[in-house]
Amino acid sequence: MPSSATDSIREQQHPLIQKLANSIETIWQRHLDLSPYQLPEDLGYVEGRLEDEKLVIENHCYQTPQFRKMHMELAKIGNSLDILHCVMFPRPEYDLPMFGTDLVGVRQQISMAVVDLSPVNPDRTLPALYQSSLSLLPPLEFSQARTIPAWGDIFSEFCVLVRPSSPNEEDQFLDRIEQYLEIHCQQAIATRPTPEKQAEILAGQHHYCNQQQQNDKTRRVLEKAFGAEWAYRYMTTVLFDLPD
Ligand code: 18B
Repeated sequence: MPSSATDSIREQQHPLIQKLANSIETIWQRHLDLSPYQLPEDLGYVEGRLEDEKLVIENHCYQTPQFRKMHMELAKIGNSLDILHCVMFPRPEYDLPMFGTDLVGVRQQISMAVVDLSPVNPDRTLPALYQSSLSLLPPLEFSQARTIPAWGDIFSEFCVLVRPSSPNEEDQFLDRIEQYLEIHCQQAIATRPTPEKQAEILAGQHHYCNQQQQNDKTRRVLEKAFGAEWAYRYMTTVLFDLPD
């Protein structure tokens, strides 16, 4: 696909998703030394059909010295569903949490917005400097929290999972993601590799990906548009893959 075609979906997304996508890339570029990350060739830009509507998926993927893969995905299903998904996978020699966010817009309303820095070390706690920085952020006020699903035992106490229901709540969510990303990038740059912990961290990342792969809501959308086999391959090679 020519890049002009892959650049077009962002302008058609829900405004909060557009702002967030721009913000994520700006913060990445400001702090980190990005180089391209090659996704499987046929999975960078994808089109499918779901109940008479066109499903378009556009992927942006980078790597840095600290991160094996930083993946941001924008997806759009006709005029009914807008999705932003983003995960930063640290290289396993770095004892860093997983940054993840997912926003789902149904028509003009964001029905679900989640962001977390999820610990993957053996005791499943965030490093002390993350704890102290995150604890200093101002409290949030959302009128509609959402329940963490059963597979969500990977999330930290700093996980925000809400249905933003006003422009003010959308702004609060955007600010919070920016704050999490700023903290994460600064901590990542200051962290030295600990190869002796690599096996444990890798096991934690495996658990994280296995749990995320249990998200039936994501799988169902992909299966309906592309079939079960394709959805499985996509979830295990693009969304939540693991290093060898
Ligand atoms: N996800 N999401 O990324 N998901 O990818 N997602 C939904 O209003 C897609 C992540 C998470 O309540 C919903 O109910 C598709 C990451 C949680 O049971 C839909 C793609 C995180 C929920 C999609 C995608 C994450 C959720 C239902 C690939 C967290 C709530 C929306 C393009 C770090 C689960 C709704 C529940 C929901 C879809 C979390 C449709 C297709 C990185 C917790």
